[in-house]
Amino acid sequence: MLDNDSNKSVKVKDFFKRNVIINELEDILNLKPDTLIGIDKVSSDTLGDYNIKNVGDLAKVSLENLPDVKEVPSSILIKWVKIAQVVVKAIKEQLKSHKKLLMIGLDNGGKTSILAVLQDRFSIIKSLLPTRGVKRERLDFFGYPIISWDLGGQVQYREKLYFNRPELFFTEADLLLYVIDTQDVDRFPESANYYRQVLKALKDLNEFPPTLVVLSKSDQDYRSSVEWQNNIKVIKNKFNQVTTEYENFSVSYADTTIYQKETIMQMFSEALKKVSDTSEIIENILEDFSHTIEAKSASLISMDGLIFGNYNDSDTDEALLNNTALIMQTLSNFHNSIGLIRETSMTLNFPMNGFTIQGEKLFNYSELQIPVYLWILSENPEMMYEKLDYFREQILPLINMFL
Ligand SMILES: Nc1nc2c(ncn2[C@@H]2O[C@H](COP(=O)(O)OP(=O)(O)OP(=O)(O)O)[C@@H](O)[C@H]2O)c(=O)[nH]1
Ligand SMILES: [Mg+2]
Repeated sequence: MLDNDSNKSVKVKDFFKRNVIINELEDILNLKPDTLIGIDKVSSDTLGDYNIKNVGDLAKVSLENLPDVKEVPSSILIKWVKIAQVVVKAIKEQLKSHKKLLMIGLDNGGKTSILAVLQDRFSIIKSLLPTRGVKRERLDFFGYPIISWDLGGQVQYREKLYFNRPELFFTEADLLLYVIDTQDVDRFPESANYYRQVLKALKDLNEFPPTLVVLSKSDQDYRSSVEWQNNIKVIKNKFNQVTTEYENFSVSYADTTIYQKETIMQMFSEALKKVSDTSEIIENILEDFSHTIEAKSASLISMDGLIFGNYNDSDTDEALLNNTALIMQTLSNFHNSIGLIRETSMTLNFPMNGFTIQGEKLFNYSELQIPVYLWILSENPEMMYEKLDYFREQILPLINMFL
């Protein structure tokens, strides 16, 4: 069996204050709102006056038609409602055991190679053969259960297999990664056509998975060429146009090269955020936290390179913080591999630039016990310490429910 997921419903309990006793999951819907972490008793009683008497009621509040609750700012109410919705969804869903990831694109595009890099199987890349038909694989995906469906892109499969029985391949996908080789200019039109066929098949099945176009083979030297920049423009034009032909789809892009694993980790982080129920709440909390502690930028990153979320004043700050953090973590992994104890706090000072980049370990997540660090870019990093415990308490359940 592929299913060995731990019971997500147990993790639901982390959303509640420690003194709250939960016996039956169904009871959760009837608990008062202030049993949830972050909701105080006074606000909870006020919500009661608006007929929001328990967690179930809170989850049903319409975000489009938000009631004007006295003394509770709407931005905060929205956050509470979203958390209640996540809790309720997790209970009701009784859990699909895994997420389905579709990897689609022309032959030779780099799909199988990307999956190999993700799993640190670098040495198999040079001997990869074209994928014959579909290769299904359970991935150890940052500790989350995911099954990849790698659809070999050779023309015989595209023409004779997938579109004859689309329901066998395209249904119930949680995420579509469409891979295009940015170096293979001659085949851009063919690739855009295939992309169109895939969207059409999905639409006919009434399936609309979040979609990310992966701009593969964006190797470091090639990326800095004018040719690459032109190619990207051409690709985005074409693919945006195809996407608008199909309602309910939206598309974003991420470039990767197998020669820099971090590009692949960042691409998957972007993709997973689209699938996650909690990523938006995580980013809201990061934003609040950054304002409170006057940080310019903050990111939440696992030791294996998954970026759960970030908040930043500018794109430059984001790139500076994320790239620095990923490299510091690589360094920490190296130190750990030679037997040093992993430090819970890492600091890089930039005295001439007047700021500090600092990482603090928050907790371990998943059965693999992977450390998660909060990284901030700040002029006054010490401001974070007073608020860190509260932040940790709010974030932990959301990370556990990320996928
Ligand atoms: N330069 C460069 N080459 C790459 C990159 N990724 C993959 N390749 C090469 O591209 C070729 C095809 O890679 P695959 O991963 O087998 O492509 P695929 O999309 O799985 O192809 P099919 O299985 O036929 O659909 C291999 O020779 C890889 O070494 C990359 O980022 N940069
Ligand atoms: Mg392949």
